[in-house]
Order: sequence, then C-alpha cells, then structure tokens
Amino acid sequence: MIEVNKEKVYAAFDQICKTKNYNFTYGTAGFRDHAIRLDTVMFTTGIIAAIRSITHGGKYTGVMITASHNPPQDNGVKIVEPKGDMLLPSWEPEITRLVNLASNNTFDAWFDAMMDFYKSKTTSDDVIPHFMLAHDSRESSPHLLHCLTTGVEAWFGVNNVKIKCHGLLTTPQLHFLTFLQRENDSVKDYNTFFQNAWANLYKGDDEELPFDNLYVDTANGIGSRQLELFIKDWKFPNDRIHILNGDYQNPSKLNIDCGADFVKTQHKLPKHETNTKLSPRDLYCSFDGDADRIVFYYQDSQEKFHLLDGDKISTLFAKFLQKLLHESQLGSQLKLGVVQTAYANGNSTKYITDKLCVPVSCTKTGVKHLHHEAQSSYDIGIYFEANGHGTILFSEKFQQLVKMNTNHAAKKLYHFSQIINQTVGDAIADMLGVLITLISLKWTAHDWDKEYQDLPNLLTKVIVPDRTLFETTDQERKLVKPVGLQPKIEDCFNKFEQGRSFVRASGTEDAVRIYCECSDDSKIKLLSTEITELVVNSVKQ
Ligand code: G16
Repeated sequence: MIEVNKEKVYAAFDQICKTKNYNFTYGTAGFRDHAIRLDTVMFTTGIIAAIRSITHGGKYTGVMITASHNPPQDNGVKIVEPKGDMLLPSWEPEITRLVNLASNNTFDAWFDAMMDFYKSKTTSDDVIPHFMLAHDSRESSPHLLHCLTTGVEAWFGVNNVKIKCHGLLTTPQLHFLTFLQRENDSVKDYNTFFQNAWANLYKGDDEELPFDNLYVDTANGIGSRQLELFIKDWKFPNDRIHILNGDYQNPSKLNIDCGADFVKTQHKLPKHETNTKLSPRDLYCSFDGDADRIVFYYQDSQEKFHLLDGDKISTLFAKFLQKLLHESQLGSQLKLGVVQTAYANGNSTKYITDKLCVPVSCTKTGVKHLHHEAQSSYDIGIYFEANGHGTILFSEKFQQLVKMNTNHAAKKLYHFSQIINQTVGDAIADMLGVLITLISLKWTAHDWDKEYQDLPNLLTKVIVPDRTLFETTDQERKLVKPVGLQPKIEDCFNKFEQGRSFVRASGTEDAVRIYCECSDDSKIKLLSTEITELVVNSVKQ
C-alpha cells in the first residue's frame, strides 16, 4: 500500500478545501453544484477515483469535469469505471459521506475516515493508481481540475500516481478512451474508430441522402470543437453539414436558449445566429453541453416543429435492428429489448410493445440504471431517456453470432454495432447511428416521425425550499413523500383522457421536475398547471 504523508495532505487540504458547512448530494450523474462550492468535492473525488483504480489492479479510471446541460455557473464531476461505464452505484454512499466530512468536519476526522476507506479497499503493496481526466468548456473547469489533481498528488505522492489529462473532451469521448485503457490514445483514436465504422456502412457519393442538409446545434459547448475535428476526415458530404451555436470559447453562452435540454423541454427550435431558411427536407439535431445527449427535429411545410427525441431514437433503432435481425435469421436467437424511464411518452411504449412486439423495461432516471438493465436483460439492449441520453448495448453472444454468419444483414448488424459508443450515450456516435439508419431505410424525418404520434406532453420544473422532501417509488412513477400528495396527483390526471403525470426531485438541479401527458393538446397546460399547484401547496403546509 502506498504510504500517505499526513502533513502533505493537510497542507494541500488547507490550500484547496475552502467550502465549509455545506452538504453535497451524489446526484443522477455524480456531484453537481455551483462551481464555486466544488473545491472540496474535487479534492476528495480525485483520491477516491484513484482508490477505485487500485481496486481494479491499477487500471485507468476516468474523471470528467462537467455539468452537462446545467447553466454556465455550475459544474460537476462524473466518474468512469475502467470498462467505460459509470461509477459502480454501491460506491455512491461512501463517496458522498467522505465528501461531506471534508466540508462539515475537521481535517483529522476527514483524514481518518479516508484512511479507513483506503485501507479497506487496498490489498496489494505496489499498485499505482491510473486515471484519465478531461473537462468540458466551462470557465471553472481548469481550476477544478487543479483542485482534483492537488488532492491526488498530495495523497499518493506525485510519483505514485499516473494521471493522463486529455484536456477538452466530450464526456462520451472520455468514457470511450477510458474503456480503451491505452496510455497513448487520444481523441484521434476515437475519431478514427467511428469514422471507420461509418465507412463500413456508408457507400459514399452513390448513397442517396433522405435529407438535404444536417444542422447540428452544439449548445455552444465542447461538442462543437469535437464535431469539427470529427467531420474533417468523415466520409460524408461536408457541404451538407452545418454547425450552429458553436461558440464553445465563450462559456457564458453554454446551453443558453439552445442545446438538447432546451429543445426537449421548450418544444421549439434553439436560438442561433445564422439566418438559415428552414426547409422540410432538412434535418436538425441538438447536443447538450458535454455532448452525451442528442435530440433531432424538423419543420414541416406549414412550419410546424416536430421533435424526434430519445423515445423516437430508440423506436427508430428498434425498428431497424428488428428488420436486420429478421433478414439475418438471427431473430430467434438474440433478444432485442428497449429500456425507458417514466419520462417515455406513453405512445412510444405502446408502439414498441404493440406494433413492434419488442419487450420494454422501465427503470429510474439516470443512465447508470438503464445501462444495467439493457446489459442484464437483452442481447441487443436499446436504452434511451426521452431527453436524448442513450445508446445500445450488444452482448457477447451477439458478437459471436454475427461474426459466424456471413449473410449481408448479419454483416450489417456487426458494422452497426461498431458505430455505437457502447460505453455511454454519445451525441456524435448516436448521430451517426441515426443517419445511417435513415439512409438504410430511405426514410425522411417525416417518415421517421409518422411511425407513431407522441401524446401531447409537458416537462416543467419548480423550485421548492427543499427538494429532498420528495421521495418516490415504482421507478419514480409515484411519490411516497410528501405524504398524501400522490393520491391528489392521480385524482387530477385521471380527469384527463389518457392523463398521466409524475413528480420527482431532480438529481442534477435544485428543482422538482413535473411530467404530464394527455391526449388533448389544448388541455396539457391546464394539467401541468394543476399538478404544479398541488406540488407547491404540498410544501407550504
Ligand atoms: C444526467 C443523467 C441523465 C438524466 C439527466 C437529468 O444527464 O446522466 O441520466 O436524465 O441528468 O437528471 P435529473 O432529472 O435527475 O436532473 P446530463 O446530460 O445532465 O449529465
């Protein structure tokens, strides 16, 4: 076990950990808060990520500094397992306890608890922790990176830890590079991998595109820089792709009136500076701030906005993969399934189960839950949250069977599995997956959209004095606290045809989210207002 020098750790702790008397929660995707409070979080998180690496025999663990869809003043941290997925959930309570000891207790109390944790997880003498770091384009990210590396280097000693810092990356790029576990790999390797996967499926100039132009709103985030690098060597007509909201060097513009979260919640086009004349033959998509989510949309000839969100993406993939499974004659041997959350539109679930006859599972919000379910229940597990966060997981059995089969559809299945970033939702890789699917099916955005019609829906949020008062059960579809609120919510939505609503505390923002849907477009606002009133009144009493 690497010896820890308490004095050195104290000196670093004293210099970095300025936030006191504050309780942090490990949210849906890691710690997330106003950036000015995160010094202590970063200091402790870095050491724990290094300990996680030791428990994996010194394999690379990933740490991403980002607050994804949150506003510019926020930041956060996501920890990546050596296999590329998110930190094992069983570590979350411990890491939260240790982070909060640092802000609410003495250095000695924190140090002793950290030592106990370290000893309990460390068995071998000479395992050097390795980890990869990256950050998004937020102004606070370089300082928070410094807080993190200072903690790790103080704990283990500069020569006893291997830190590979990639600088600016999207979150899924860091997941992918962590999964590769190779010291010298960089974003170039990520790009080459997905460009090659694309080239195996795309026939080049002979291929007829079912859209004229592709407009990509990158939320003024890191996705813009990374997409620009990607498209340089991407076998796709460059004059057909246009980046909007690409000002990642101006962090104050990040996610403001643009990006996947804005488009999904507002049901409208993002703001952008280009005066492009929108055409129904064009396809649009929006990334979020760290490019791990994507939603698509288009405008019809009556200038009506049509959203093609995470549900629409998973149904598109389910339809396409089911077709390929059938053509390859592997359908009876490989189990295809879709994983959703309570936010999934009721008609999307109906379409998948009744029309495609594909099984659907429902989990709590948070890709870690969906990922686990897709992995454990299906050979081809498509998981998407309605907000556009998702990917597809292909089992070992899938890989073996498609490689053994030489028919055209089996080959296509194999190549398609390579175009997907299986570590986590990835806006760039998902974009490639959707484009190649549309091209293969010869579907326009309208063809895609008309497979089923979304129930009118509204996702809003309300700020309450204490969001932890809201506790849920049944995959977050029902509230158990505040006591008595759930029956009122049910009485309310039952008055509306095909009415449904649920309320849950956000794990990334200081807010309570309210989801509503019903069959009548003209009544959805009324339903949402009534539920919001119930929520607000429940915490007044
Ligand atoms: C994160 C999670 C997603 C989740 C989203 C919103 O996304 O990775 O799984 O849907 O937060 O979560 P909540 O409703 O709890 O605020 P991102 O893109 O912000 O990292």
